[in-house]
Amino acid sequence: MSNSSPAQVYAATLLASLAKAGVRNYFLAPGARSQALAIAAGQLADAGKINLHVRLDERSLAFNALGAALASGEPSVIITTSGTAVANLHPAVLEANHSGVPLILLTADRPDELRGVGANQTTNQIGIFFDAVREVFDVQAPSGRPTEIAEATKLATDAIGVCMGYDGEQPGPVQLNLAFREPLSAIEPNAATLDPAVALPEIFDPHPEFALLTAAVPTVVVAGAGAGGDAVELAEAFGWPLLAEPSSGSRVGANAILGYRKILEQQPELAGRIGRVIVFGKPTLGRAVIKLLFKPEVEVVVIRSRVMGFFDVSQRATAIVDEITVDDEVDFEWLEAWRKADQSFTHAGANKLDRRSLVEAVWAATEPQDDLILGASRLIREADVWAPAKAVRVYSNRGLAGIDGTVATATGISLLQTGTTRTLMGDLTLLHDASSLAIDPTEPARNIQIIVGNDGGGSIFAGLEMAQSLDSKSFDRLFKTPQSVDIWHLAQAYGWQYVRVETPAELSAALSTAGRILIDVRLD
Ligand SMILES: Cc1ncc(C[n+]2csc(CCOP(=O)(O)OP(=O)(O)O)c2C)c(N)n1
Ligand SMILES: [Mg+2]
Repeated sequence: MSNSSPAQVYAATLLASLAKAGVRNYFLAPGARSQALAIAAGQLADAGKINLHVRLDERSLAFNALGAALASGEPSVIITTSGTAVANLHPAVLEANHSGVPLILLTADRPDELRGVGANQTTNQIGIFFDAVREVFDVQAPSGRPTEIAEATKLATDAIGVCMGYDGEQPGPVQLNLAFREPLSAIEPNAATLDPAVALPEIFDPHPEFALLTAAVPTVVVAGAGAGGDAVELAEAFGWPLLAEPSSGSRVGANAILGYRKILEQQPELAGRIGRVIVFGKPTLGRAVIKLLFKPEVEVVVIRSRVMGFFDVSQRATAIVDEITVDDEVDFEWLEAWRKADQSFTHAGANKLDRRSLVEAVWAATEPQDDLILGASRLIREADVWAPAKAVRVYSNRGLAGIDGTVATATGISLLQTGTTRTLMGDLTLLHDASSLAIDPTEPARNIQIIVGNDGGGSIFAGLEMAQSLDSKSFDRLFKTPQSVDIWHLAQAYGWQYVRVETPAELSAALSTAGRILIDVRLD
């Protein structure tokens, strides 16, 4: 290895600057063009200054990084080589863009003279993510100019500021496209011995906008993904029913109306009295809420979300604000009417193993120190109906609601676990991301449970309009995509424990298993 390389000096300074600024979690997939970055990351990890996770597949790597950023609230750094490696980050980058998750992408590239001339593994990486990244920094190949050290440090702190939304914008991914010229690496300088002069950008704190609302209008608070504690506080402060999705972080407390979907769909008298909806986060799970937002007689007030942007699908919001105050006392009878209606649905669980008892068992097993990740599709909607009001840390990729990357998001979240990481998903969702079951043998053992509601295909489509119009053969081929993959073999191949459960008792035993386990729950 050469002992002098501008590429190495630059890479070492950049990563040492990120580390010194407090960025802890790094995700690397191997490649030649990115070797200086990999070496620097390895040095910092060996010195205990960062956590480095090495994965073989960039698609999975990026969802891992997304999970870690979700769990930590801090940026994850992703290091890749050039070409299709970069493109493989795209699904997770899109999800991060739509759900405000900070990612710093370090994508290695060829220098200018090797772009557009047919050089190997070279494509146009500038703009590859279009508007899904907050900013692209197109960094020319380092050549050893003395100013490059200060530039690398400035780039690190700029990247942190942009991806964290310190400028007042929504957090999200940022791409540093880094060209490197040969020699592509050296052993010196050791990144762990550098001490760059890092100054973080200031955090811009915009002045919150208020809306003053009349108390007399019967109001419900809708909490979608990313809503958090603010929705609960508002509903409780003014005595409004709280219609909270399971991954909203707001499905707690006495105002949560768990059976809200059924009330909206089946109790037109009560639902018809709603005069105002206040929306927090991004509601995505049911048509009933969306329909409500389109009703001409319903006033819509949207609270801006730091991470999910603002949600105004009906384009009828009379106010898009940060906070709300009310002009008078709110009538308590309104909330009582919702509570009463809700009680008719919330009765004791069944003793056979169905989707409802599956959801209830998973919630019962999950304690405040645990993490719960919900895949897209049918089971999160079952949770929207059956999950109790309980302070559980729930995550779900609702930015774009893809079924992809769910295993990797969960294992990424598990990197910061304080208890057990439990994830509930459909069978196609598991199979879509099966390669993310690969375990890095150098990482410490963790408790990860993947609970698969196995109904042999995509059963969510059975509830949609095409199921009514198509014959069953066409429906199965075009939508359900039946599968008969042997999950036991999958578990064996990747080194996970496996249990197949058919009764509630077997399920609750499985939910207290330590280590990594695939729990195959057969549903009809
Ligand atoms: C990446 C991606 N591709 C396709 C879809 C459309 N889609 C939504 S749900 C679903 C089927 C999921 O099946 P499964 O995971 O078995 O869940 P189930 O509904 O059967 O419980 C598909 C293909 C999607 N959301 N994301
Ligand atoms: Mg299924």
